[in-house]
Amino acid sequence: MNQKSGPRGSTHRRGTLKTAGILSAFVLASATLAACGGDDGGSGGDGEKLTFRLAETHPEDYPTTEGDQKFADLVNEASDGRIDIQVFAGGQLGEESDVIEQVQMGAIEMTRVSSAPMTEFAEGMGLFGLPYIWDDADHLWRFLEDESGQQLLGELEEAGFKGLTYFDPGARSFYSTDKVIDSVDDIEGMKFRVQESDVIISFIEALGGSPTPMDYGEVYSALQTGLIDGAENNEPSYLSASHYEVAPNYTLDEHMRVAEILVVNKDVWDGLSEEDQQILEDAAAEATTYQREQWDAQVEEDLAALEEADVTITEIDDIEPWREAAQPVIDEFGPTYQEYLDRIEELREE
Ligand code: BDP
Repeated sequence: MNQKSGPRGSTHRRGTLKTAGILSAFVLASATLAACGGDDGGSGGDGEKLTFRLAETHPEDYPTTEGDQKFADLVNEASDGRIDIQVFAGGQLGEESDVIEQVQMGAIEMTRVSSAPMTEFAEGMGLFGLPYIWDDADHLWRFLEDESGQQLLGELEEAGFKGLTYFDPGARSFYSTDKVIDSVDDIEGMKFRVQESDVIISFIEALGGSPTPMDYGEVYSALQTGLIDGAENNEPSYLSASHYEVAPNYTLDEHMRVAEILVVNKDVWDGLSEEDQQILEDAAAEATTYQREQWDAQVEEDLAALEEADVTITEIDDIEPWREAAQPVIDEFGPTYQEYLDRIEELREE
């Protein structure tokens, strides 16, 4: 997991969207054979066993992993044990950016991943990097469940993925090693780790900070060694990755809701019988309901644990100055996502 040391230097990658390559057909041929346990390929619901791997970056007791496992269990049950989905938690199969490439090639069949690093493959996913656009989780979910949210998920197909469902991502907030962030002006001159997404890079720049894209697994030591001054994430990630130990100041500005997605390699998906596809779709929908419940409970529990651990938690009463400072991001990227942003406006509740 350590093959990439340090931040990946550079930033703007527009124009380098990756699409499924020629390689995929080749790699897929071997992956499908493996998936079918040496059977003759294909999957007609005719009793042959299918085994798939699902990569997850979080530990076993994290809500997205619990959602993955629920999905796997439901598929197993509905197929009478014929379809076996094995969840590899804790980043065992690699960091998200690598896993995404492997799923695109078919070397790994499925993953639950953040939409941010998917932006490099499907530009639409950058929508979720836009700051301060949601009123709350319900607003996000009205969009995700709406036709437009489903259309956005469908945009993954062109890049070689079948998007099965969204999971709840909570809200991301800033945390820092030394300086307590009380106002947006405090961001000026601070170095933050960000996920790999042009929109998010641009957001930190708009606030006067300095963005450093790097893999999730590298953030703890980057905070510890002072390579960065802070990072940003939701409560369960901040706690479960122990970032609070080295960055004990958490400022609840809730700037983004970066949707979590469950994706399958498109060729693997197309190789399934309609009946099996339905089994996966139904299981994904039910797992989503379950994951959302788990999520809400976990956030509450984690906030209490963070207080217990003496983390300085700062609430922001007036988000307006933050929103204003971030406006250049909306000006720059808004046109790319106009159709979705219009729908997000419509879905606001007065
Ligand atoms: C977490 C997401 C995870 C990302 C991580 C990150 O659940 O998928 O890898 O953030 O910041 O909230 O990279």
